[in-house]
Amino acid sequence: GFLVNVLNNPIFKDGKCSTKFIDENPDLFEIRESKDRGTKLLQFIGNAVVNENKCSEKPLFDELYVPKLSKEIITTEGSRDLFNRLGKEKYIESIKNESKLLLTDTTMRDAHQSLLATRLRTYDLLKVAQPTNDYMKDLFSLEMWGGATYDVAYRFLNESPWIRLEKLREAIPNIMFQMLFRASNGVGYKNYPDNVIEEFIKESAQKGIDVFRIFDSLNWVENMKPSISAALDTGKIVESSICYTGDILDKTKTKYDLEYYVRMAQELESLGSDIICIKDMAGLLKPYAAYTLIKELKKNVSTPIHLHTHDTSGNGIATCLMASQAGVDIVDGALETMAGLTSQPSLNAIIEALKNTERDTNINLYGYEEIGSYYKDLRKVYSKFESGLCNPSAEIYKYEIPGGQYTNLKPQADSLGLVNKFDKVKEMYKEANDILGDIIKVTPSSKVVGDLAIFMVKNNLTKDNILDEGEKLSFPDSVLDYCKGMIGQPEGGIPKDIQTMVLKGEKPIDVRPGTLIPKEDFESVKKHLDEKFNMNTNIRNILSYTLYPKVYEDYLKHLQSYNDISKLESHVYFYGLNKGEECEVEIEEGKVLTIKLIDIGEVKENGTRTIAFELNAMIREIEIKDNN
Ligand code: 3PY
Ligand code: ZN
Repeated sequence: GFLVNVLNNPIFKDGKCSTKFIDENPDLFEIRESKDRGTKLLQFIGNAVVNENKCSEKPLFDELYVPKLSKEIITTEGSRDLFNRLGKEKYIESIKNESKLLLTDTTMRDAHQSLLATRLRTYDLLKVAQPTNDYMKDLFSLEMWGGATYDVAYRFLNESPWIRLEKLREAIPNIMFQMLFRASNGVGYKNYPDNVIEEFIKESAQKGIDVFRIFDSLNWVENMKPSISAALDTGKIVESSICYTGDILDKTKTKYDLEYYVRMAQELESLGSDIICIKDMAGLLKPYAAYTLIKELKKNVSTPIHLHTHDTSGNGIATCLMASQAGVDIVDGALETMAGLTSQPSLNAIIEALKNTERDTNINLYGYEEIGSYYKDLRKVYSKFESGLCNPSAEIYKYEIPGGQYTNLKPQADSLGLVNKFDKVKEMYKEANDILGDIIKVTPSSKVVGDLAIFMVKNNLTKDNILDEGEKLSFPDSVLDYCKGMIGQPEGGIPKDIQTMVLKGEKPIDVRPGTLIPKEDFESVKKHLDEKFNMNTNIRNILSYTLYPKVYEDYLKHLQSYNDISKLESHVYFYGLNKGEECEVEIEEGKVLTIKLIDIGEVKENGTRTIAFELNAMIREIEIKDNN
C-alpha cells in the first residue's frame, strides 16, 4: 500500500514531482507509512502543553501585523539580478564605483541569533519573505543562513535548514543571500575534514547562497584557504573576513594593531577574495577607530570593504557612520525592531542619518517600517528567548565577549550552578583570554574562553594560581582542543606553559588540522542513514549527519515520531494550546486540520495524562507522558 499512497499524493498526480521530491523530503516515507499525520500532530501539541508549557495557561498573543505595502515603491532590479546580469567582475567593480552606502540586512540571521537565541522559525520568515523581496531590493544582501542557524534549526526547531534556504530562495529571488561560514569549522564548532567543507560550500551555492562570508575564529588565514578556494570555485561572491578585537587606537595594545589588520587584508586580497569583511563580532570597533581602520584599508587594498558590527555598547551607529565617512562600501544593520543591543545597529537609523549626504542610500523606508512592524509583533511570540538585557553596555570593551555569546553566557553559567556569579564569570573571561594568549574570540574560539572562564570560577582558579592548581585538574574539552592546536594557531602561538599543563604530556600539532583529519566517507554515511531511517539519503542529509551526527539523528527520530511540524504557528509550536483554543494547520496544499484542545487530564499512576482534543470536530484522546 505504501507505493500507492505515494503515487496518490497530489504532488505526484500534478506531475510536479520526480524522484527528487522524495530526496528532498525524506520524511515523506514516514508520512505515507503512518497515514495519520493528525495523531502525530496531536501528540506534538499535547507534549508542548504538558512538558513545554507545564499545563499552565499560555500567554496570549495578538494576531501578527500584516505589512501594508504599496506597489508604487517596488524597484525592479535587486542585487541578485544585477550580479547575474553583470557577472561577478563587473558587479564588484560597480560596488567600488557606487557613492551610496550599500547595506546588508541581518534580521534573518545574526539579529535573531543575538537577540532571540537563533530561534526564529522558517514558518515566520516565510510569511514576510515576499514583502522582503519586493521592498528591500535596494539591499546589497540579506544575511539569512549560517552561523548558528544551521545547528539551532535541527536541534531546537526540529526543522531542516536546507528547506529554509530552499523555500526562502523561492520566495526571495531578487536579493542576494549571504551566509556566515566558519571556515574549517563550517557551521559547527570544530574543524571538519576538507571534503566536508568543500561539499558544503558547493551545495550551499547550488541551493542559493550568493555571498559567502568566511572567517576563522583565530584569524588564521591558513585555516581559511580551503573554504576560500572552494567558494571561489562556485563563482559566487567570496567575502573573506578579518575578525576585529582589541582597540587600534590604544597604543599600549600592540598585538592587534593597525598593521596587523592591514597585513591580513592584503593577504586575503591576494587569495582572490572579492570583498573583505571587517567582522566586529563583539562590537569593539569604536567609531574613531573605524574611521582610521577603513581609511588605512582603503589605502592598502582595492577590494571593497564590508563592515559588520554589533551595537552592544550603543556606539554601533556611530561606528557605521564613521566607517561610511572613511569610504567603507557596505555595512550590516538590522530592521529597527530587531536591532540594537547585542544585535546589529538599526538600518532605519543609518538610512535616515545619511539622507541628503554624499552617501545617501536613496532607500524608501516605508517598506522597511511595515516589515519591521511584523517583526515587532513576532518578537513577542519569542519573548521567552529574549536575553533580559535591557540597556547598552560599554563594559563590552573591557570583556570583549561576542554578541551571541554575551547573552548566552549568563544562562550557561546559571545552568552550571553559578547563579549570581555572572560578574565573576565576565571577569574570568578576561583572565581566561589572557591565559590563552590574548586571542580572537568568536565561535568556536570564544567558546574555549567562555568554558575556561566558567571552569575557573567553579574551581577557584585565577591567572595567578592556575598553573599550580591546574596540574591536577582535567580541563574542558574545548580548552583541550585549543591547546592541542585542533582549532588552529592563534597570532603569536599558544602560550607554552598553559599548553603543557592542559595537555599533560600529549603532543600538540602546529599544522592545519584539516591536513590530518581523514576525509569523510560519504558513501558509508549514506548507507548508515538509508538503512537506519529507511530513506533515500541525499548530499544535504549526509552533510548534516557529518556535521552533527547526534543532533541530526534526533531530528530524524523527531520526524518519525511527530512528522513535519513546520506548519504549526509558532505560539502553538512553543506553547501548545490553552483549553478551548483552536488552531488550523495546513498539512498539505488545500488540506487543513482544525485542532482544538478540550481537556487536560490529571497525572495517572503510570505518569501519563489524557489530553482530549477535537480534530476536525471529532473527539480524539491522546496519552502524553508528563516529564515534570
Ligand atoms: C557565528 O559564528 O555564529 C557568529 O555569529 C560569529 O560572530
Ligand atoms: Zn555578528
